Amino acid sequence: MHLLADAVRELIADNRREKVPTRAAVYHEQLRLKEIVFETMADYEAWRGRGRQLVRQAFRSDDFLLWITGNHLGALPVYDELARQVEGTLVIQLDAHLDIHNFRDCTAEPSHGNFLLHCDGPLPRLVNVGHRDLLLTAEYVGRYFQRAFSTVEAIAEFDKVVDCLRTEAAGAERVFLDVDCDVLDPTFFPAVTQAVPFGLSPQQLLRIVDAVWSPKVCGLCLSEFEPGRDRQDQCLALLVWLIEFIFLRRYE
Ligand SMILES: [Mn+2]
Repeated sequence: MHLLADAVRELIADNRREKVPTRAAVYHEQLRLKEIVFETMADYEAWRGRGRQLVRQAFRSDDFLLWITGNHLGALPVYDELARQVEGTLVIQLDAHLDIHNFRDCTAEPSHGNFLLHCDGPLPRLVNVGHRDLLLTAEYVGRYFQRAFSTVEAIAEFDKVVDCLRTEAAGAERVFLDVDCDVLDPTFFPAVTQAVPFGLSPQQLLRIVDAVWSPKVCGLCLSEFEPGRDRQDQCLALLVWLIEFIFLRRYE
């Protein structure tokens, strides 16, 4: 994630140096970057509370929150804070995994595979798109997700899924986008720790973001980018492009 943070800093610095007018002028004065590093055990012990403080500050001041975390578990403080006001809140989660795993070999401690079970308060309305889960029962999934569109449904009737997301987002008071990079097909996005076949294409991801976008979108979380598995920075470039697209959407 340091690599992505560096790339975002470079993007901002480049835009600030630019002499001719560009669209980036609308956002570059609006951005504030905070990087939290974990160097000691004590840093790790306090991670969740520290994360919550940062999220709370952003939500309180109506700032758009771009939350970049390594492991998807790093999104938990965002969910903890969203839980403080679940009424009218919708989370659109793009993820290969439904992070409510309770299998025998899963840790009981919060992990990237089960963190939704550990939210400090009620979960907001959750809609997943693009999961490839084959084991969880519909009844169990239904306890946590309002809707979960598997990749099979997404591929078969993508237009319908997009329409449904658009309607859901339009009816919500605030929308948060939670993008786990492994929602994308490993062909397009190999740089993840837990690649799962038959994922969404980057084009489909972009269409979803475009369809649900409105000023009610209060933030975006990006997780599970693993640069060690990237190919010639192809995945890094995809994320940086998506981030700049979202900055423009938010501030133009
Ligand atoms: Mn995940």
